[in-house]
Amino acid sequence: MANLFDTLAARFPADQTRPFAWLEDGSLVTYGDMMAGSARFANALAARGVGIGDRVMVQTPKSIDMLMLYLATLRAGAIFVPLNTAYTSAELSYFIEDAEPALFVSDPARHEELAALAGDISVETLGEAGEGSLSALAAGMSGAWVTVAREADDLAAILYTSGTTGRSKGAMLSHDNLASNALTLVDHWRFSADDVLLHALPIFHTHGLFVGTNVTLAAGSSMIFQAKFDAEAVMAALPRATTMMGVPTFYIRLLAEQAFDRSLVGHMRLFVSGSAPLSAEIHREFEARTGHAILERYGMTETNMNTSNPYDGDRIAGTVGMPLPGIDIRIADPESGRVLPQGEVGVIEIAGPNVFKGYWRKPEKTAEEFRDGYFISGDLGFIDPRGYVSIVGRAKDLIIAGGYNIYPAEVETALDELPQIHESAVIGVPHPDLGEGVVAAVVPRAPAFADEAAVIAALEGTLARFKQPRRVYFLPELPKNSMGKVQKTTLREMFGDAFTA
Ligand code: MLC
Ligand code: AMP
Repeated sequence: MANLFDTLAARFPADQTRPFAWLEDGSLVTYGDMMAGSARFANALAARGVGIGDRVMVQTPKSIDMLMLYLATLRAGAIFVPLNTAYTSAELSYFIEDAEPALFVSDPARHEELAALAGDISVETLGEAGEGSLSALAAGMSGAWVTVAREADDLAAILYTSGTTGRSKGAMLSHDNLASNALTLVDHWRFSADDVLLHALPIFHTHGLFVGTNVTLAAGSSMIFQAKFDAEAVMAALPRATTMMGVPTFYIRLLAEQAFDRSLVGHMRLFVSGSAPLSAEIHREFEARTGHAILERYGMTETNMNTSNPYDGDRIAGTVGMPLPGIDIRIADPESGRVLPQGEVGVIEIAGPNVFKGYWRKPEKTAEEFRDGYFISGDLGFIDPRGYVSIVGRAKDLIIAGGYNIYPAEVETALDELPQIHESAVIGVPHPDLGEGVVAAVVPRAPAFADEAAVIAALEGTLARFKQPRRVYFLPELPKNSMGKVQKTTLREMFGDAFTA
């Protein structure tokens, strides 16, 4: 049963006419349709020469066929490598070189660009509405496929995650990493076959792909599958849903809608938030408006979900709850690694069946991020006497905007390469919609140069749009300490109200 798909399939409803996904055009995908659809894509992968352990790299718009391709990749014993649709050619070249996929599946709109980057690697297409060469191939294939056996530690997926230094690293997730977390969450969050998840998250990240999808499948339940978050579409679907998962920006945007109130959530039993901090203020405002206390949980690409507020007990605003069953969390001194007594602030370290197998082809990086079998998260936090974990900051220089991670070092490198710029420093500051927004402070080469729009435009094609600074400030020099290190705290004081003033 080690193939994740088999673990999930053992929990599918016996009645194959049961719903799996409601699509935005009103059509229904049943469990039987999903079994046949994923089998067709598995046959198409085989026809394109994809074998066990091969990487299938996918950068396509969110669609039900992309979900079928994910399941097909599992069923074929290959490794699913999804990518953010915002990545530019410059970013993609690195991923292709690093993962060496057997197949790249792209948006038909970007086929030419991808074919030029991919060299000898086969490229197939899959579009938003199911168009494209891969779906055409799959449509002619058999709807039967015997899922390939895999061992618990074999890889099911590689998800790229940026790093504080250097390029992105591929987090290797095994069949057991994903299966154990999905089963734990079904239990912890009381998912049953009657649940209907409102799914508006992207499916190239842990949250929408593994938490949303695997939990739905492991419960034999169904989802309302929306292409992206749109407050109006979400409000229209809520009366048919029982659960929803979102990043804090989803809840901030819903609260900004006057029409969002108790009358829409009568059928709901659970709202989950994660991927970025949910402010205590939003938590309270949401409860006052809807009567629902959002359940906040804490996860990472490398570990899936680590902690969760309780289903029945107190869901405490500003905390991420307790370690999930089978997962061990400790707090250590970030410098010495000494395990700290309960209540002290330190770096959160995680051990358990959820913790990934390391970074793809980067054994040294992997070794650096583990201490006595615990993964060093880079998040700073403490555990209170009741066992609730609170995250108070980050030891890693990371910005999280709307649930997307942005590493300042990567943005600084791109800025420093521009001919107009001598040096730069990038910080995250409070943003009312996205949680944090990216701000750059730059020292221009020519003192009179202060063209913000030109700087942002010059990053086009190099950095995905969501990583680009939304504000650029020009300074004669950067504040530095006696060691020559940029004082980001000073910059935060200077520009902290860039989006809130
Ligand atoms: C889009 N844009 C963003 C952005 N998303 N900018 C910064 N941060 C983001 N997150 C930019 C676009 O480039 C565009 O720029 C403009 O905002 C509007 O684009 P859009 O596509 O209309 O945006 P929108 O639909 O409003 O998207 C915002 C969002 C989306 C918050 C709904 O980003 C989203 O769905 N985020 C979820 C991310 C997620 O799933 N994270 C989970 C990671 S897993 P312009 O200038 O061109 O207009 C993880 C582990 C765990 O962290 O614990 O779960
Ligand atoms: P990613 O690498 O995209 O998986 O992002 C993981 C990071 O998101 C974690 O290391 C945390 O910094 C952050 N994160 C996830 N969930 C929460 C949460 N509930 N509260 C605060 N930060 C979170």
